[in-house]
Amino acid sequence: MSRTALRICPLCEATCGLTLTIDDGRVTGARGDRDDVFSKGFVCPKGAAFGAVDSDPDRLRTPLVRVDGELREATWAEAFDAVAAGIRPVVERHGPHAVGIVLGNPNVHTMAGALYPPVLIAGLGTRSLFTASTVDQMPKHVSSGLLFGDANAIPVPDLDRTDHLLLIGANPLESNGSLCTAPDFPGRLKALRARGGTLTVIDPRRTRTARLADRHLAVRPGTDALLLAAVAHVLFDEGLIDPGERASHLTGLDDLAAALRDLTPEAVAPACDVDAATLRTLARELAAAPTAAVYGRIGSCTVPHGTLASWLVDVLNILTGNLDRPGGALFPQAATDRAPRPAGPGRGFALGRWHSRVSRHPEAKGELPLSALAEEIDTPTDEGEPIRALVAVAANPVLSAPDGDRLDKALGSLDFMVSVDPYLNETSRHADVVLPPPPPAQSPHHDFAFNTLAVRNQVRYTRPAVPLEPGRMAETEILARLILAATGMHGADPAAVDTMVIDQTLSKAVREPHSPVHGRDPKELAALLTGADGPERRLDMMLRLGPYGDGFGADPDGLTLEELLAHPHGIDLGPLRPRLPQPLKTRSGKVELLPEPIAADLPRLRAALDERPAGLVLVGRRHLRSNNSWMHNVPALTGGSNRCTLHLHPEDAERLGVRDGEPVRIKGAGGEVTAPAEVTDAVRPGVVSLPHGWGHDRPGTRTRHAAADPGANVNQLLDGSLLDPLSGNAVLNGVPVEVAPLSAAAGETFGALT
Ligand SMILES: Nc1nc2c(c(=O)[nH]1)N[C@H]1C(S)=C(S)[C@@H](COP(=O)(O)OP(=O)(O)OC[C@H]3O[C@@H](n4cnc5c(=O)[nH]c(N)nc54)[C@H](O)[C@@H]3O)O[C@H]1N2
Ligand SMILES: Nc1nc2c(c(=O)[nH]1)N[C@H]1C(S)=C(S)[C@@H](COP(=O)(O)OP(=O)(O)OC[C@H]3O[C@@H](n4cnc5c(=O)[nH]c(N)nc54)[C@H](O)[C@@H]3O)O[C@H]1N2
Ligand code: SF4
Ligand SMILES: [Mo]
Repeated sequence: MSRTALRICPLCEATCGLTLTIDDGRVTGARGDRDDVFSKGFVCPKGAAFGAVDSDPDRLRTPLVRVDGELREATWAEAFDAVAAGIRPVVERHGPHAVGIVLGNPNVHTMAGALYPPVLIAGLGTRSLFTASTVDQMPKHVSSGLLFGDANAIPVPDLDRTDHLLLIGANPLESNGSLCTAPDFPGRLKALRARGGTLTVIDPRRTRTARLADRHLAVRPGTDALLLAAVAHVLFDEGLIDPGERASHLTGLDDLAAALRDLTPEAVAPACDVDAATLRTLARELAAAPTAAVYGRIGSCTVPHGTLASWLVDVLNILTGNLDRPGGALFPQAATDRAPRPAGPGRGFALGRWHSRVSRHPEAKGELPLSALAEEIDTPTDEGEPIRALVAVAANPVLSAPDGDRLDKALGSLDFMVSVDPYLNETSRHADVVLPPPPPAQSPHHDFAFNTLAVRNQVRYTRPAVPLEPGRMAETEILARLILAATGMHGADPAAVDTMVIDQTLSKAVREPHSPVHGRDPKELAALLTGADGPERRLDMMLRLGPYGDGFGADPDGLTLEELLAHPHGIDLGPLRPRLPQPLKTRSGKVELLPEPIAADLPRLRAALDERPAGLVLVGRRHLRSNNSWMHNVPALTGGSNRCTLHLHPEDAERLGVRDGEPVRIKGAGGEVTAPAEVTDAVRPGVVSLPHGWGHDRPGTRTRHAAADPGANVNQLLDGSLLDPLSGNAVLNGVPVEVAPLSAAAGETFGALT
């Protein structure tokens, strides 16, 4: 029998509402839900392939447990027994930090990933936490932490109302947007142009997004911080500073002007390969636009000055009066945010409260750099214990982090590893226990993370579109049981985890004077929660305590889970609204324009004025029909232009004697890989581009389609030593490499190039 069901798409940050067609419990079709309050029917090729992603025959159906060196199918009970037996002795003998936790990208795309990892981290008490954030957006968290006192207070460009968008190191026509949740990002950019707005794109490649723009600046990779500093300099120099109503919320304006005094357009132009006159024009246009938003993403984060670039993005929004105003960049307010506390000074944001054991990297936001995971496992030191057991949830760092070969070996040396992953892939193949979550159609969905980054306030929840197949366990329950097994409570009722969180949260809320439930009895409140299971009860609690919530009766018209369930296409909560000074949690209670760690990093930026490697540098790229490392196993999403080829400019190809389609060797500090050359003027001269997430040729994996066209692991070119020091974020873009035709004789290859 055929029926339809609604499901928010978890495959990228755009969070489109889908209408799934379901035949006999299988998803046979997916289209955009026209009634979705946010996405209004938009769907991309990945969402349209939801059924194929969901029913991939290589998805694991049962847990795997290693017996005599081999992974074998096991029952859930056996699997959790093995987890408890693997982790507890490590904790007891070597302490909690000897257990590492790695959280990968899909955790921000599942309810389980939002609700349970924080409990696991706190329960274990480990400081060995590594996530995809440090190969992604950690610089933005750090700059927000320093500017606003809250690492999660990330201003989002008001795409639908802005007159002027300056987009740096982002390619939303392929990625569908990031740290800016906007279903149909391409349509929104076209609408900006259609209403007479201006789009400028800064990217070393002429991307599909750049082709849509009024102006494209092919910056030299890694130099955005210099470029943005010069734009800020011009604003000061030409008296174009106009913070508007926000002026009273700022501190450090004069210090900022002084700090940027020498970073003139003329000084940075040779490093950036953008001429000084253009930089002045950028600044003047930004200041003159009725409203404008500066927005930077991966290309501005995963570089040596990622935190400075991220900071300058917001500095430009602030200086031009565009922070926190419609048409500028605003702080969203999600339905599951905590009820806003009264404005005023906060605790501020601290970096480096502890350090990694081997290279002494400072923690940022409680995390250590993913680039340092391998050495934290494989390098003994006098101080502290190496990581001996690892919990990996939705993570494939062997492909997504620098120097996969080293990490691959390190994972193989662990005493114990558990992966929560639907696939046996390059990383999970090292696990002693693999716990497979059900496919997305069998899971509920709510975007805890992306609603805090969305261009419109809205809230949506979809229950599982099809019931759990026999033998499956919900990922929420998998993680709850994993927490119990890892923290010495193996075998307890997994519902106890939710009960404990609810109890703690409500007990805290009733003590907070600004809370709508101040002074009430937490037990009475807990009894009021609705929901079919623990995760739903937790969602209900967060909604009711949140900024739009019913406050457990305090505002009878407010939001509850019941109310949300009555609106299957979601509830629109309106456009982004100015919120300052409420989101600020700095010690001064103001936006701190020149925080001390930023000031201390500026000399390193100045030194970059004179650094210009002679040879080629590497950047990444994304493809619309791909997603990081785990979607190459779906035939409907591979092939065509979605291939792991090295883009290089015709001038470079000619100089190197490389012909289109011919295999080339690419060498970096971490190793060497081979890929076919694709000669194209879409990359600027001096820059080559290879996508990430490929390299599916390791033994012992079970992703048959991906293995047939494995591609090369770009991250093998990195050795993990290049980081943005403030955030610990890996440098993935602007990395020096050498390229030579594979046909060239060994020995004579790379030497001739530099
Ligand atoms: N060179 C280079 N490297 C990069 C990047 C780049 O631009 N260039 N981008 C970086 C970025 S931005 C990111 S976010 C990282 C991503 O890197 P990772 O965080 O490692 O994420 P993925 O590669 O997407 O792998 C996700 C894993 O989760 C599994 N998975 C899929 N769905 C689910 C689910 O519902 N539940 C669970 N438990 N598991 C699931 C997949 O099978 C896969 O093993 O890569 C980074 N690496
Ligand atoms: N189809 C698809 N969608 C995805 C993903 C995917 O893998 N595939 N991954 C998801 C994830 S995890 C994330 S984090 C987002 C990322 O979303 P985006 O940030 O939009 O990611 P990209 O498409 O990689 O765009 C980054 C751009 O930065 C450019 N760039 C590289 N170096 C520099 C530099 O030094 N300066 C400047 N100005 N530009 C530079 C690159 O050429 C590239 O075009 O996408 C998400 N959406
Ligand atoms: S844009 Fe993203 S959320 Fe929307 S359908 Fe495509 S993959 Fe899914
Ligand atoms: Mo990412």
